[in-house]
Amino acid sequence: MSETRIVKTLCRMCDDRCGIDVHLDGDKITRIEGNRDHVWNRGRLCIKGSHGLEMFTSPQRLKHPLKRTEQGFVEIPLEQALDEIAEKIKGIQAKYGARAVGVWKGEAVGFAQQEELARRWIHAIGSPNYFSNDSACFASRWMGGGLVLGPQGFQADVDNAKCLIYWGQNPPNSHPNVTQQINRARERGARLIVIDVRFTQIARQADLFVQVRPGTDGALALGIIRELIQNDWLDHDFIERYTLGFERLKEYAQQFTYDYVAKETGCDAAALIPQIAREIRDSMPRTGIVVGNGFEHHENGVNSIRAVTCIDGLIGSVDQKGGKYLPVGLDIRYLPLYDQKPLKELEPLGADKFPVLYDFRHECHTMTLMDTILSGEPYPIKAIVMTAANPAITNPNSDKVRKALSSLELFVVRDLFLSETAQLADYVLPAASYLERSELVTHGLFHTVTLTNRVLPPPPEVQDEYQFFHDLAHRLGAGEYFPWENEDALNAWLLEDTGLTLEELKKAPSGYQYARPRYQKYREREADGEPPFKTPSGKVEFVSDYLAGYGYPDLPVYIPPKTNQPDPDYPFALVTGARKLPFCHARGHNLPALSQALRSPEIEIHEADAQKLGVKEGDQVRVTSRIGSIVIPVHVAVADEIMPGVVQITHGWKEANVNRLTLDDTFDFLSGFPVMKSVPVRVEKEG
Ligand SMILES: Nc1nc2c(c(=O)[nH]1)N[C@H]1C(S)=C(S)[C@@H](COP(=O)(O)OP(=O)(O)OC[C@H]3O[C@@H](n4cnc5c(=O)[nH]c(N)nc54)[C@H](O)[C@@H]3O)O[C@H]1N2
Ligand SMILES: Nc1nc2c(c(=O)[nH]1)N[C@H]1C(S)=C(S)[C@@H](COP(=O)(O)OP(=O)(O)OC[C@H]3O[C@@H](n4cnc5c(=O)[nH]c(N)nc54)[C@H](O)[C@@H]3O)O[C@H]1N2
Ligand code: SF4
Ligand SMILES: [Mo]
Repeated sequence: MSETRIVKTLCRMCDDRCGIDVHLDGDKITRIEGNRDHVWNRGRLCIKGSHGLEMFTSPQRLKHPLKRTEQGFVEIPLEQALDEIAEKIKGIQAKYGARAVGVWKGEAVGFAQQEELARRWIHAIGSPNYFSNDSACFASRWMGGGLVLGPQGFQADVDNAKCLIYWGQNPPNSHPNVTQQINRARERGARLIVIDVRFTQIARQADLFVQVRPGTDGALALGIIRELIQNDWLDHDFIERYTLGFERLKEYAQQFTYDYVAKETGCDAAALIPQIAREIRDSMPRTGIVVGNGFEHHENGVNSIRAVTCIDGLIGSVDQKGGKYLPVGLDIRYLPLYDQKPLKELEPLGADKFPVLYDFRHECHTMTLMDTILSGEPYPIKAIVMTAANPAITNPNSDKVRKALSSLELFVVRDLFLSETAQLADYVLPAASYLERSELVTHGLFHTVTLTNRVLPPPPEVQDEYQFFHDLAHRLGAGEYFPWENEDALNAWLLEDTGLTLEELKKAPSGYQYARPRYQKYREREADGEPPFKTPSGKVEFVSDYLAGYGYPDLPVYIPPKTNQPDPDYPFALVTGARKLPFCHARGHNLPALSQALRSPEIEIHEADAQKLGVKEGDQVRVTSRIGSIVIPVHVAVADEIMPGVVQITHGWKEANVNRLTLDDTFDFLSGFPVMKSVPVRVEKEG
């Protein structure tokens, strides 16, 4: 009889990192359940998390390195694969320069140390070219919030808010535990406002739902600002002491009359703006405003996020209980080499076009990468090492992505599966899953840190992220930057400044509480003679001299999206990427339980539009943008789930890949984010 046991760790089927109990019989995992002691999910798992074992045991999982040959992929030993890759990288760097090599990490390993390892490795081998999914995710929210409050990761304190505003985010599908937090807040009497282009699941629970046209949130935010100022529903003390540019913002917001906002957003601004402003007045400063991914893929995303963040400043809801809170940090050591080896003189790709993205996130620009690979301008990029990403499906203009990645001299992909992107690679290396790694994970709002447990060691030729970057760095003469013997040694080093030890964390597998909430920490900094906020002026910035220095407008100006000007060739505004619970981007489609939960891609379309096009539920339509065309079944949205003239398609499906339509040459001018949520398209009945 083999021994049964439970190992506690965190789920990583998405970045929410719920606590899990992994049940084992000997060295065989038998099931995964929610960890009831974990403060974040309290025992609950979503469908992805409870089927994590399917990913782990999938017969499609890669166990051996693959090399492309004229006969297709063949298996080769790991050491040989690493030797050959290292030799090729050396050859490319000798011929074209160190910067001709780039690294790209994807969403499946997320933030924190796995991301930092990729950043460290690329600088260690002398190139500044670090790419990631974050040039289309989250970085622009970080920038929008950071430009106003400082780049420190303020978050809405959902558990203590009196009023929550979910704006461009649908937690039931994207962050299921947040839905429980919202429910608990509602039980305490908190109000809920949802602002979205679609009548989502969270919108159905709201006290007030505001439906807007895609990419017009900046206008609504400025309309709300105007209303708050006109009614004098403000925190004067905070504004006077801690903010910069109030008079300029006040003057600019005057243009955002009810009529103008109604024209831009399509909502009944005269009725809704006063209602929203009254909810803010009644709850301030315990007003928790959350900005989602819905803001990010427009031409004016960062400025819309800035405008919303200005509301926090006006009502003094900054580092406040129940408002925009700054979690107390933990001093985990930082792996990237931006201080020791900044390599700015090597012109990180895209940093000239999108300097704010580079300043705030040290991100190179993945859309520029595709053009650069194909054109050799401004300098050649010949090799990419990619881990945990599938841009052949997830990046805009997928046809170009495929063409560019296929034309590299060396393309290495680390994945659990032979993904659509891995199929284009010269070498595919099998990667360890989250059950085979150990890393430090913090849940900021709860002030906990967890050392995840390696439930089982990876199979012999399957490497965790650390081992891979370590082995390649040592082969490339950069071993000094990867001195740790393994992940455990690395984890111990990362903790050194925190005063915590691995042993202490091992005793707290449901999370170690390293701090308690502390509010208004800007006052502590002020008392210590430090600038209260980490902006250039040390204040909350309604206007930004830093942006003006780059020639950008200093105010959070609103620019109407192109889809607000009717184009007879492309009359619909296409929104993409609304999350569906069973899948994480392109992940999960190959797992039986998840693919059965949602069988087909679809285009959501208003019933009046469906009627005009002569299509009904399940019919096929052709959707065409300026760059491509796909065929996809129709879902006729009931009632006003979506506005007439607006359609939605979720990304991730290879059968109907919406990123063949999304634009990689039209950007948010501050972040360089691609336009993936207000794409002008045509919809026609197929056949
Ligand atoms: N049209 C449109 N496109 C979008 C979006 C949108 O809203 N609309 N959203 C964008 C956003 S926000 C994001 S974050 C990106 C995400 O895009 P990507 O970063 O490309 O993420 P995934 O599609 O999840 O690809 C992750 C890959 O990692 C593999 N993988 C899984 N676990 C592991 C692991 O532990 N280690 C390694 N090495 N590999 C692993 C998976 O098998 C999968 O092939 O997509 C973007 N694309
Ligand atoms: N199941 C699942 N969960 C995920 C992911 C996944 O792929 N699947 N991805 C993870 C990642 S990497 C991310 S970045 C997050 C994203 O998570 P969220 O930020 O919650 O993104 P969504 O759930 O898609 O919600 C975006 C909402 O914005 C709306 N929207 C689109 N355009 C606009 C607009 O112009 N204005 C307004 N007001 N609303 C708009 C859409 O209708 C949609 O309801 O989800 C994470 N969680
Ligand atoms: S939300 Fe679901 S997939 Fe994400 S960590 Fe939690 S259980 Fe896992
Ligand atoms: Mo994302």
